[in-house]
Amino acid sequence: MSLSKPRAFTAAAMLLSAIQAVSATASLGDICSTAYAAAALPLDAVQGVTIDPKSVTTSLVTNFTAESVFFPTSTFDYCNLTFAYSHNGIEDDLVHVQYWLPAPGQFKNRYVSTGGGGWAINSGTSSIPTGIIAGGVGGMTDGGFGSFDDQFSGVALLENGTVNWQATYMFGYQAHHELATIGKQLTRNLYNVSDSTKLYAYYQGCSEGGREGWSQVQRYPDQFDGIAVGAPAFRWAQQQVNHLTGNVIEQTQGYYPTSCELEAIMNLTIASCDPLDGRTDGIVSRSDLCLNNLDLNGMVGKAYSCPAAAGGFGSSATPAQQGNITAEAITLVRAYWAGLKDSDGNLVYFSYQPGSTFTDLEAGYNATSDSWDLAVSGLGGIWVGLFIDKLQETNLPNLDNVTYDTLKEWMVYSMATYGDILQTTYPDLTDFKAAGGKVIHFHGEQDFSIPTASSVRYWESVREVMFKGQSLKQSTAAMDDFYRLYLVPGAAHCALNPYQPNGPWPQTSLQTVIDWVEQGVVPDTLAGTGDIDTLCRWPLRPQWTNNGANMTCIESNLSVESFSYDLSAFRLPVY
Ligand SMILES: *[C@@H]1O[C@H](CO)[C@@H](O)[C@H](O)[C@H]1NC(C)=O
Ligand SMILES: *[C@@H]1O[C@H](CO)[C@@H](O)[C@H](O)[C@H]1NC(C)=O
Ligand SMILES: *[C@@H]1O[C@H](CO)[C@@H](O)[C@H](O)[C@H]1NC(C)=O
Ligand SMILES: *[C@@H]1O[C@H](CO)[C@@H](O)[C@H](O)[C@H]1NC(C)=O
Ligand SMILES: *[C@@H]1O[C@H](CO)[C@@H](O)[C@H](O)[C@H]1NC(C)=O
Ligand SMILES: *[C@@H]1O[C@H](CO)[C@@H](O)[C@H](O)[C@H]1NC(C)=O
Ligand SMILES: *[C@@H]1O[C@H](CO)[C@@H](O)[C@H](O)[C@H]1NC(C)=O
Ligand SMILES: *[C@@H]1O[C@H](CO)[C@@H](O)[C@H](O)[C@H]1NC(C)=O
Ligand SMILES: *[C@@H]1O[C@H](CO)[C@@H](O)[C@H](O)[C@H]1NC(C)=O
Ligand SMILES: *[C@@H]1O[C@H](CO)[C@@H](O)[C@H](O)[C@H]1NC(C)=O
Ligand SMILES: [Ca+2]
Repeated sequence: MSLSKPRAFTAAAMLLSAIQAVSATASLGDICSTAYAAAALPLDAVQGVTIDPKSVTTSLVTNFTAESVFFPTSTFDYCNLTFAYSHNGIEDDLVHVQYWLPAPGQFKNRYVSTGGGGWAINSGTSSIPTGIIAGGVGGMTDGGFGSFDDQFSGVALLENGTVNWQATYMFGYQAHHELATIGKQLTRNLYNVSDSTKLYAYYQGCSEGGREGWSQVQRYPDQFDGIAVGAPAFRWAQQQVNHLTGNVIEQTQGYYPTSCELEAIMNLTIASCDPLDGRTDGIVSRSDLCLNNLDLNGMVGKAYSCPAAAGGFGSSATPAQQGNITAEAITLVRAYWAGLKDSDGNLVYFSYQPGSTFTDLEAGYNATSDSWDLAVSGLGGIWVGLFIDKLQETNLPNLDNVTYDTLKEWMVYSMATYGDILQTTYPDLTDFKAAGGKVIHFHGEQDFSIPTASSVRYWESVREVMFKGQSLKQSTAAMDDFYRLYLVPGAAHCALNPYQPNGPWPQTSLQTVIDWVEQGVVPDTLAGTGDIDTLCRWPLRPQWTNNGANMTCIESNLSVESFSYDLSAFRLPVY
């Protein structure tokens, strides 16, 4: 990839001529045939990979409506192209890829890879439309895990109980490297984009999908011109094991709160912290002020009640509940927010921001005994079951003998064993920056599944590693050239938050990174939907004055400190 970008007017002129060239020559129907697609396969794009031309399928889909918080709602026609490839020398290996092709008249010289969530490497039809909406080819992969619906966890262990390293590397970064490398050349071939014409490549994903985007930026500086990622599931060793921290605190303290008691504490937290940002709007926009000012002890004895709930997909029925908030519950919540500490009192990992739901603290209701017991967090338990115990289990049955130190040991083991594949926090992005790449990274400030501080920590790691010795002002300005982080007030994990319903969401983040890359439109703030249309760029923080009439993004060293943690339990740096 050339280091200098064409200027905006040149790019616009090229775009115009490209659109004219293709729209004059072909329709969506013309390019949506197996023969046309098979002839466009980039057979030599990836060394060691054999693409099977006989596997090509195409189908023309008309009037498809795509709706998501990750892109504006849109109705369009597209061609669904799928094919398969295998890695030479690996038995029983078959990777399926799917590309959605826009009508040639809609094509704007762009390719967009999309990622998955949880243990999934794609998001089915819910993410891939973003490519078409952006005027590009959208791509997704099945990682070689079987089909587009099969997840990595299902193939993580081989029959003899050893780690499936091929699948682990594919999940870690290899499948996305191949998806984009093939996708970019395929796009050129399908739309007749010459080698001398710039084809822009982008990535969009949230959660595990966010990690997948970073896996490319950190390893392949030329892969994407821009990525729009939310709440990345990076720092995998800590991230996955940390889901068990809430459970171990409960087990250690011998207290399992009811769902209603937790919800009551959360509601009181939101009500109490909402105004601290200067505007009473039901949204905790400054969870740092909440952490520092909340009167938790004052909640003890407050009455709560909830109606019986039928239970449903993934949750069991619960009876009508009422009671008063106990001192035990408050002690539990205080420990939860303080983060995991080892038996020497050293901090191992940090927690979620106050105001978010207490998902990792959820206990299970036992109707027989009419009591609340340990419910092992699935995300944490499956990681330990598969990759540490190697038991081919779906979750750990219990946490017998598991202590805070055990959690730390599991994190250390995970880092040492899988860190190069899954940690995804390599902090030196010098080559990506030099290649002109841009990152828009956002994170819900009330995320209950990946701590908001996790994204702040990585941004700060990059700043400190790349701009060592520079002042905060200088290094922040240098970061602004290529990597911008925005916290999203009130937002939950890669989704809006039903408990703070008027909160914003950065629905147009992919278009924002495209405009930054192609037009040089630098995003000072990120646009949000809902009641807050301006998302501040880290380290700036939102604050309202004039009874909530006036919003500004302010400097706040106290806020930056509140999101910074010394993970003194580890001897190696944890980026
Ligand atoms: C690409 O070029 C070929 C050969 O000229 C032509 O048949 C095809 O329609 C073109 N494709 C597009 C999308 O314009
Ligand atoms: C396209 O879909 C919309 C709603 O999904 C429907 O109202 C409309 O009639 C459809 N148009 C065509 C041409 O099928
Ligand atoms: C795309 O095509 C593949 C292969 O035929 C099919 O399995 C998949 O369901 C199609 N996807 C959509 C959204 O039509
Ligand atoms: C487990 O099975 C895989 C695949 O058959 C094989 O390559 C590997 O050597 C086996 N490992 C052990 C310890 O048996
Ligand atoms: C918490 O607030 C929600 C509204 O956001 C309400 O529906 C729910 O009943 C409240 N829960 C408790 C325990 O008060
Ligand atoms: C809750 O506290 C109130 C006083 O604030 C008391 O009257 C009531 O009995 C308590 N309820 C329970 C279930 O302990
Ligand atoms: C529920 O409680 C009953 C009675 O104490 C006990 O026998 C049973 O094991 C419990 N079930 C679970 C899933 O813990
Ligand atoms: C827990 O530790 C005790 C004492 O070391 C041991 O007897 C017991 O088997 C352990 N339980 C589990 C489930 O590992
Ligand atoms: C809001 O703040 C801006 C700049 O900080 C100021 O110019 C403006 O007058 C303020 N508006 C109100 C209504 O106070
Ligand atoms: C924040 O800290 C930096 C040094 O870390 C200092 O230069 C700056 O003046 C401080 N800003 C405020 C508002 O206190
Ligand atoms: Ca507020």
